[in-house]
Amino acid sequence: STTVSASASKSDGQSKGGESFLRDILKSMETVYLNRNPTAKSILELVHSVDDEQICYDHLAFRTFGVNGYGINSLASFFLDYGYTQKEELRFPAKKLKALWFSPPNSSSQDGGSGVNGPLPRVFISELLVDQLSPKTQEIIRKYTEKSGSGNKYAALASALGSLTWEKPLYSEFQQLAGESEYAAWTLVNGYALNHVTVSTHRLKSNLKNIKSLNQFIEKNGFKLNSEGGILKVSPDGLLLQSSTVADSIPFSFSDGIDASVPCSYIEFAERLVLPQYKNLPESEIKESHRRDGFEVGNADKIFESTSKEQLTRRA
Ligand code: OOG
Ligand code: NI
Repeated sequence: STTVSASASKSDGQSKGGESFLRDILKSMETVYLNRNPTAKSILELVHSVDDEQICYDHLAFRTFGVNGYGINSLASFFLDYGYTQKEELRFPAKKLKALWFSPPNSSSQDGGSGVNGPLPRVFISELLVDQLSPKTQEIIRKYTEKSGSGNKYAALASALGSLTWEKPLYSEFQQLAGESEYAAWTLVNGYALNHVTVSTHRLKSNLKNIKSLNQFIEKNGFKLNSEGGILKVSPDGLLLQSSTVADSIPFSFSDGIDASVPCSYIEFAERLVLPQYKNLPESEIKESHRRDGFEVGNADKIFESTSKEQLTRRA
């Protein structure tokens, strides 16, 4: 019956009729991100000026507070409803974070477009393990999440609108969080906003498909890359190569009338190499599924630093 086939195809990761709405939401999240982050916007334009075909996104990333229903699931539920599949968990004990990533549904569109109109990106969502922080910091995070009412139910909507679901904090509260966890401070003022988009370099057509060439090109054009552990982050198997810019800063009006500049978002680049078992396939036959999938704790740990004060204040 139709009921059976509909539910069977949903479990196969088909987004079906919901795909255009999913893409509309992704488009709004991207618009908020590009309007707030001039570096990300300029770099996408710069890459496009050299490589005028598709720019594909490898993944989109978000941060959350793991407390009161505001953690990973508050945002993941939207992606799961629209055909995404939960994959592996990653742990970052020193940063008191955990993350999950989600693979996209099989798209029914042509995949010929750029960005959110191209192949659907993976999604990476992390959460702060709030229970492990000091009582003072926990109190601030619990206060804002509790005050937000049911904001956690509208995480995707908030991200697409560029709204915080809680009230603006005091500057002193931001400072308290920043002293203990820069991730916490970032999330307090950015909420569910897109933390970064990641350009899939191996799907570019020019020499920028090589991430090392892309990194050089970006630095030559005056942009600063995150240098934590070296510019290029390489997974132990050598197959997942990542780099990222240092986040832009934006003015933020705290509730006590203080205006201060706070870190916003950055842009990342990822090159996924072909898995050893497919290394003899002719290049024209290589699909995304023949390449290294997933994420890597050692790479991610350093990429998180793209919004850190140390990277933001470092001289180029
Ligand atoms: C996420 C950092 C990790 C990746 O691709 O491994 C990451 C963040 O800064 O929130 O993006
Ligand atoms: Ni990333």
